[in-house]
Amino acid sequence: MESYSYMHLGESADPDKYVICKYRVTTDLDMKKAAEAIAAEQSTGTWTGLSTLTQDIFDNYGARVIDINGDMVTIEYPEEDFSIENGGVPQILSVIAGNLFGLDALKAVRLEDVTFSKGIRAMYKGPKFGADGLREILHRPDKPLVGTIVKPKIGLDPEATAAYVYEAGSGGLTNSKDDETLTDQKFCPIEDRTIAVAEALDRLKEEGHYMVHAVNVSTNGDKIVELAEKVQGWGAKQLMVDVLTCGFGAVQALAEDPSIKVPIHVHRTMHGAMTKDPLHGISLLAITKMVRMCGGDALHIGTLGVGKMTGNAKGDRDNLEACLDPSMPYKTVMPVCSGGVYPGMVGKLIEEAGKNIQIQAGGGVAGHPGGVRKGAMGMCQAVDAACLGMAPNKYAETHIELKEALDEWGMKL
Ligand code: CAP
Ligand code: MG
Repeated sequence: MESYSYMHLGESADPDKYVICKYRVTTDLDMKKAAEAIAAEQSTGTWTGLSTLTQDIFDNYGARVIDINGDMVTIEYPEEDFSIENGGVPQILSVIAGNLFGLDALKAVRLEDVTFSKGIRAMYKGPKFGADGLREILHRPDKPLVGTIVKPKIGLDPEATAAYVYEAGSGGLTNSKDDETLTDQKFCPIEDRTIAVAEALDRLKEEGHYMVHAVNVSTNGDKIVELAEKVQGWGAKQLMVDVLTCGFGAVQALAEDPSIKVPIHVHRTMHGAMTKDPLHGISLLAITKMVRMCGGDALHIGTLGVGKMTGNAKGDRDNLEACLDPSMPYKTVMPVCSGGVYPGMVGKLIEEAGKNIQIQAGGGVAGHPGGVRKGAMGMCQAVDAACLGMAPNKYAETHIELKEALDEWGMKL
């Protein structure tokens, strides 16, 4: 039986026609053999030669190993391997991030980056609103957006949730959101919550303050658009979806449905299961690129190493750049920095990430000794200090809420 080689080392890839993936591979095998095993398994091969594989099939659809640099293997997949009309991200993932993770010959493998071909990029519409659209809605052209996650994450009833949002907005926050575990539980039905929060937001608007709250519509695939339409009808100004528990298709369905006319905040709960191991899994960079293609308007990117969640400045900065990369044919995504954020770290965060971000604090607002409104004021004052280029403790001399926050949690330099 004819044997085919997937090795094309040094041959220059044509990024317009191929999907190019970088994998970090850990194996006892010779790296070329390992790379070839991935290219074969993910395209036209398997563990043995095939009587049914022809030269034509191999030439047209075989993946190509084009580079091996230490443990980093670059493989390109012909655009024809992907279903242009009906595949979506589920099929893309089964090619570039499918069986390879389970190959016994590999100790570990991590998809570090992906670049999509022109044809695939053209299939996706990207965000409807994006970072600029959100800024327009919020009448906030240049300063970072400042938000909160209603805490406790579960347990508050609709009225208490709306009261929290009103207090947060009165303290100056531009954004708030449901937490990822809150959807439609008995203690806080989504309809009552959405209506109560919408009233709070309207009240804030009447008082001259623009704010949005992302209502978590995460649910089964056959229900999500219908639920989102209802939530929008009940007055929601933004939706939230958990991309990894609901699937990329859920983000895309919401973003591309013409009846959905509000921005989509994308949470990434569960990502640690695939991103935390530096040698195995899928990088957030790859996930971020696909969320942008699918139409997420805002996406959690990490806190560049300052907050409570595992992450590092380099990886989070890569996510930030992927959200804002001007070479993509889509609107930019608002990068959301969240997870263990409090006023004393805001300066460092803005120094690392710049001002085109949404900074979010749950505990860092609701944990303020003076309550939610003062917690919100402390966060906003920390952002103002950073934007003015002032040290937070200096600014705090004339801003008591920031001072109380710094006394409570200290500074992160
Ligand atoms: C933040 C948060 C977010 C995390 C998720 C939480 O709350 O709401 O879910 O930011 O991590 O429940 O932890 P706190 P990531 O402000 O109280 O920490 O953004 O890295 O995906
Ligand atoms: Mg949360």
